[in-house]
Amino acid sequence: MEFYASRAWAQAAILERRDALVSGHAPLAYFLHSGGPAAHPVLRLNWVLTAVCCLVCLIIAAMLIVAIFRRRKHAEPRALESQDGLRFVYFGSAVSTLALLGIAVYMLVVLAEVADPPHEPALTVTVTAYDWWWKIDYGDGADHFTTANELHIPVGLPVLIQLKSADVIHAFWVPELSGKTQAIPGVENRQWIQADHPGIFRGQCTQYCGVQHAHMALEVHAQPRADFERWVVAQKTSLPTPATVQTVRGAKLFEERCAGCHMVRGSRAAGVQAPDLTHVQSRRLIAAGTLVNTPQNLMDWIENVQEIKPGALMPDMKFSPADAGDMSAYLATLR
Ligand code: HEC
Ligand SMILES: [Cu+2]
Repeated sequence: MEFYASRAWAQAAILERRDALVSGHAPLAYFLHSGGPAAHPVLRLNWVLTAVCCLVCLIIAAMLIVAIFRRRKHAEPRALESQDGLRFVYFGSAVSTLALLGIAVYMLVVLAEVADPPHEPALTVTVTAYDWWWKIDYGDGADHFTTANELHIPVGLPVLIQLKSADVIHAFWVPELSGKTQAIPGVENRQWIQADHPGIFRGQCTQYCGVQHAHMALEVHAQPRADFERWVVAQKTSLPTPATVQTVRGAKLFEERCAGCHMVRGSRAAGVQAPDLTHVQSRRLIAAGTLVNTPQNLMDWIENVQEIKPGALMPDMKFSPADAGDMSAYLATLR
């Protein structure tokens, strides 16, 4: 968990109570930082364009001031039609054209630079956008597992993301790691990311996709290789069957009330229209970056979804205090 502390915002985001929603912390505050080779050239382009624009503004302002004062001294009403004035127009157009051409060429160079990873991707992950969360699939066959809203990658290696959408158009953007790419129903787009150092990188849906678009964030957790491998093994591991009276009752409640939408691998809960909850306790945040994952927030979420994230495609699930205790005990085993 040490690397969580490595980013100032991650510390700021460790809020334990619900009234401090995580998303209150400018989710993309780090768009002026770059943390990987797919983002460095884009950030450089950003600064160069800003500098050129500022320079153009300054030059035009200076020329305007000069023109105002020159005109006052010796007014020449038809100056523009004189040879002198026309030469000035030709010169101005030529300079602007060259500047714009230069920028266009530089943009194409940057596009080419970030189009493909420097070498074969070390890992391919499928990210599917849903209203209003992200499903993440790793591996195939026996190695396949699913998680949600928290993308783990090994540090220093290129990772290919196959981007899909289950409903409307969304856009995947982790500003510190890459440019943004749309997730379009029926189309598979690709985006590669790579992190130079371990840490948590916040991403966000950046294509308006409905009422809870703003609460559709995700986190990329870049980990040292060994930590990443350990995480993969833990995610693939199936859970022990509930053993205490309370967790058995909780599991039954889960099957009755949650299994239509949610999956817990190894149990009878096999819903696919909502986040896979097999290892939900391993996630730092829930509800696509909306809440810090604490036992209290988890139950609060389940009972008051529509107050926390109005319009989310999960209904409020009210429980008697005894049932809530059983459910909470069962959810605590999903680690
Ligand atoms: C009608 C379908 C549906 C039912 C029934 C349902 N959920 Fe959900 N649940 C969802 C959807 C959709 C989301 C994603 C919401 C979002 O983030 O916008 C979700 C999100 C969650 C999350 C957050 C997961 C994460 O990693 O972000 C938890 C925990 C959860 N549900 C628990 C439950 C429990 C426990 C029950 C049963 C008491 C339940 N849900 C019943 C559809 C459902
Ligand atoms: Cu969106």
